[in-house]
Amino acid sequence: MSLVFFHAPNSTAVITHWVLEELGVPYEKVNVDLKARDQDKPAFRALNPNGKVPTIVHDDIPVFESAAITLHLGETFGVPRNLFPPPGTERARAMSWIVWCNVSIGEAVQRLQHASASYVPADQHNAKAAEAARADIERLVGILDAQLAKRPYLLGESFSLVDAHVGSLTAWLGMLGFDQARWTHLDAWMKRITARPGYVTSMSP
Ligand SMILES: N[C@@H](CCC(=O)N[C@@H](CS)C(=O)NCC(=O)O)C(=O)O
Repeated sequence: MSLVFFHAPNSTAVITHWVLEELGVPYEKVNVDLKARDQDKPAFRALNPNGKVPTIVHDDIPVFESAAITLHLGETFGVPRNLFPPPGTERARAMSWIVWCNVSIGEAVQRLQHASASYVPADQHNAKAAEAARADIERLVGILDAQLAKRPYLLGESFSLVDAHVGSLTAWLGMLGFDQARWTHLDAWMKRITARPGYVTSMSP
């Protein structure tokens, strides 16, 4: 088995880094220097035509989009490790939260960043759009908090790759100026899951 992980620190690739660490499968980590635009090099574009990290190459097959990568790694390696449900209704629940993370809350986070982040030229900033995105994020985090009020982890009683995937994104909320402590269930869950060695490693370069 060969698994190559194209990574950049402080990026969406942190999600995949955490997932891989939890799985404990051997992988080769290749850092893509985004500032130097390594992502535009033809060899990388041949793997991911979008020129983005994370990208993995599993047995010579490239996989891109963090949600697709978590789903693929989960179904391939996660089931025997009790980190991902076998096919069936629990698997469907896992898929819901992973896709929700990227498509719903992830979309609102991207909107906020495009409207206000320092790396976006100031003439593209839009205070009203940023305010609307913040309100959407708060509503969506509220959904997560309500879910976590019923169970200690997103799929029930034990940690799964779904917690790593979604938690990796919610870990950014503090950096975006949200006070995580106001969502008590989310806060307790975040403290539980970010104490794991896999999270700590995922935050390293
Ligand atoms: N929807 C993609 C987003 C990936 C993404 O935006 N990656 C950024 C880093 S956070 C990137 O590689 N940017 C390089 C570029 O756009 O040139 C995913 O979830 O994998």
